[in-house]
Amino acid sequence: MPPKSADNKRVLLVNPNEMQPPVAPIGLDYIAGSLEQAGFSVDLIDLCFASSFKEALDAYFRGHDPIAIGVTLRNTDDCYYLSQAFILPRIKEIIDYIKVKTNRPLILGGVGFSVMPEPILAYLEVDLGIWGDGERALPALVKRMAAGEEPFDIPGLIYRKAGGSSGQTGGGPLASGGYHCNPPELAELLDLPLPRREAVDNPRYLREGGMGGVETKRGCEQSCIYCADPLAKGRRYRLRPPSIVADEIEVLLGQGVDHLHLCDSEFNLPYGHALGVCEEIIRRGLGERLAWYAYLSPVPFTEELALLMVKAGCQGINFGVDHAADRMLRNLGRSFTAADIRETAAVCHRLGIPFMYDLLLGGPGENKSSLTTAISFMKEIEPSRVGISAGIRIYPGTRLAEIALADIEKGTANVRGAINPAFFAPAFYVSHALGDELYPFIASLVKKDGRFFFGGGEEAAANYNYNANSMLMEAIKKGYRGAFWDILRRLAEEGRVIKV
Ligand code: B12
Repeated sequence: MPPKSADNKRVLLVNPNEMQPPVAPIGLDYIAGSLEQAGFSVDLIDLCFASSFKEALDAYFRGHDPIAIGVTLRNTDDCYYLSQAFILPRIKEIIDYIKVKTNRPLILGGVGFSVMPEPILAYLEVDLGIWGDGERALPALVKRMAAGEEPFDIPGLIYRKAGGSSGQTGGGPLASGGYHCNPPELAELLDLPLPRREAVDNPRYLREGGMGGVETKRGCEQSCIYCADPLAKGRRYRLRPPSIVADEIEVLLGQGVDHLHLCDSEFNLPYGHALGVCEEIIRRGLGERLAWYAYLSPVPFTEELALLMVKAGCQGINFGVDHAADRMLRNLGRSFTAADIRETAAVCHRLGIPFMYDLLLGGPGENKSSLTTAISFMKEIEPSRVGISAGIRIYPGTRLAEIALADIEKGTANVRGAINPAFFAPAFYVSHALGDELYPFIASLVKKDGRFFFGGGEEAAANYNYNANSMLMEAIKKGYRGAFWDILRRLAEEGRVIKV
């Protein structure tokens, strides 16, 4: 029997991220909106809430035959040294099962995917992916598929080159060998239409995950040696107009989603954009109805910005400082100093803003002296919380990957995990001077200071991994809302509120 033709106007999106507490796949919400605007009906299977992925897929494919299936890969692993949970094998099970249910083309995308797209396509045996933004490229690709036209010039498209195997796309140039990557079209200003935010069940993510998310820009111009963000989002800031960000917040508020985490890697870069977003939220009077959290760089951070953020509803700041020893900050490619970090603490203390510092310890050049500096500096400037990640995930394509390979050659590296092929599965850099002493030594410095989230400590409560974090899941069930670190903080010290 000839295969029946697919529903040319229907696209299925799948979220295979099963980590708990759940974090909304806002990337899928954005691309579902743009597919709808392009005239497609969009179905979403959110496996985060499914008891069995097979049952969910069976039920769907009994009644539908979409023209294509888009799968988002936000995470490839939990990037956490102590657990090193690699979720691509599980995602492969899901993808393999989708292939059992349909022979329509699969398309991969998402931030985790965009960090190392070709090895992921090869591992999952998929022919098509889109690097970076999906809003324009995915509808363009699916339109071509619906019209029976070749899609090979679409910006950002990655496709299997001619010559062979998986056959999912029905032959033609998409057949085997290596992959071809089209250069992406990175629009300078993200003036995309307002996302409707209706595909993902954002109210459920609020109930079960404590918050929703919204993005104010994409890309990063910093040079941190370990970071995958520029690889996955581009090396230039691309801004969303503050009016669109505020419109989107109003859409979420209309759904009852009043706790948000900004999905920018560092909200205050560029500085003027952060001011503009806060001003627009305040101008519309949304600050009183909203509680939000953000990642920030310690520089540029001023009392002017902090006041605006609080007026706009900010309830807490997570500064990705990485370290507090100037030598290590330089080694990690950071452009600020310990004095700048001290200034952020002074501003937050003056305004009563809960704030946390994220430390990334064990990198190139780390030793006992720099660890001692970092921990004692934190204790001295008294942030509300300090998150410690020790052992740094090495992503292919970063400066850290080059340093790790050179150190392996010299015999001076401690790389834990899978080095080959090219740091695909989790691999972590641990400074040669520390090796196995990294965790015990940090534990001896932190002692029983409850402000530190440190998985190597004696306290179970110190677990600083948001994957399979049962304490957080319990708290959210009981009604706690907000950033995970702030929920954990409030659990420890009930009753503190922000006063402006
Ligand atoms: C904000 C954030 C958080 C917040 C989330 C808050 C919230 N309410 O959303 C918090 C702090 C909770 C968090 C937690 C974690 N996070 Co986080 N997080 C981020 C961050 C900064 C933004 C994610 C985001 O929403 N981006 C905005 C959306 C719109 O972008 P997007 O998903 O990429 O989607 C776009 C494109 O990729 C594309 N696209 C997306 N899907 C698809 C699908 C198809 C088919 C196509 C064609 C295109 C496409 O189109 C979209 C629109 O253009 C990213 C880094 C980054 N800059 O993205 C890290 C990041 C995703 N997190 C990461 C990690 C590791 C985690 C944790 C596992 C950490 C931990 N151990 O606790 C947990 C996991 C939680 C969970 N349950 O999944 C890593 C993942 C790396 C990897 N390779 O796996 C990242 C990349 C940071 C890093 N280390 O580099 N995170």
